[in-house]
Amino acid sequence: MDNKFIAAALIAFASQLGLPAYASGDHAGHGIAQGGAAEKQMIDGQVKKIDKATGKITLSHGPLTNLNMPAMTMVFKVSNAAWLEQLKSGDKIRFMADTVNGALTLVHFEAAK
Ligand SMILES: [Cu+2]
Repeated sequence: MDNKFIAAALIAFASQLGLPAYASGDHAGHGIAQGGAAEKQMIDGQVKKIDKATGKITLSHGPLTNLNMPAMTMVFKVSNAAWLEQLKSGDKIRFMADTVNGALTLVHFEAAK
């Protein structure tokens, strides 16, 4: 009698554990998909200066929501040094920036029209 009661209690306990875990897992998957879309948002910027010697670019940029940064003019590193050959002062671009090895880095850009 005691054993049957314990078994029933364990089954009830296990099923209660299972339902919230399943529901929160489903919710987490939703959040990842939304976060990924937000990170792909392109920011408006304009090239102010190219420094090929140090591999850096100065951009005036709109607000960077992923880095919690307001609009400003600042220096970025670049993921690919060849980009410095493709850009020149005055170019308008749309870009993505992220922190790479602790340094704010231009990780993607395209020409703005
Ligand atoms: Cu900035």
